[in-house]
Amino acid sequence: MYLYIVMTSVVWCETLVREVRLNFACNSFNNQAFMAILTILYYPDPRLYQVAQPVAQVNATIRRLVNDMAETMYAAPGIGLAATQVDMHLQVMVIDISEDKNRLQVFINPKIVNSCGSQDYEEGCLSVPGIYENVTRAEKITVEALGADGKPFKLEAEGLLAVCIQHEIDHLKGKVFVEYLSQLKQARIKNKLKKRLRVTM
Ligand code: QAP
Ligand code: CO
Repeated sequence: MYLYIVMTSVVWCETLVREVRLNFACNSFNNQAFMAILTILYYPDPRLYQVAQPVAQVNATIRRLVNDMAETMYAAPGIGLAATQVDMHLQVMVIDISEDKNRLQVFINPKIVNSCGSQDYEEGCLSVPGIYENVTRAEKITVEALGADGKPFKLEAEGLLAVCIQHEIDHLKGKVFVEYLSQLKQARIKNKLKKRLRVTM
């Protein structure tokens, strides 16, 4: 009888250990697999004016930020998102201008090393919902950055992609596209967003 109890408790113990191990394995796996939708700051939130710091090392924390930003951008949906917009003041931005939303471009520590021409584009911004205004920017740019793998790359861009890269790099410098507009338009946009915020709250 005593032996029986000892044996069942050993069996039970082993099952428990197996279960705990399984749970631990699951949780570690989930920590990697699950992504999160981050909260987007709305203009004129003062945190949008903070200047982003360069990334020292593209590690698991940065890759996780990239994944969460991509999920946030796709869910919105948007075509570009800078870390500043999710209150992370690091030089990280994600862009996907493809129709099928399957061409994610990641830029870490981006730098425009060349630009020429000019183009007008009606821009929007996830931090300025419902507002679309014309902005003049360079037509063609050459940008250097690190990818999600930490490897440096160089890219020549024009058209919408060039606009988007310039728009997102502005965010990293603490600049929102509405700052290119007249003071009157900026004031009107601020009022509109404040009113809308009051309605939804
Ligand atoms: C920046 O913007 C951009 O107002 C990315 O209600 C925009 O993804 C670069 C969005 C245009 C170049 C051209 C805006 C979603 C998305 C809104 C976006 C909205 C819902 C903006
Ligand atoms: Co924006």
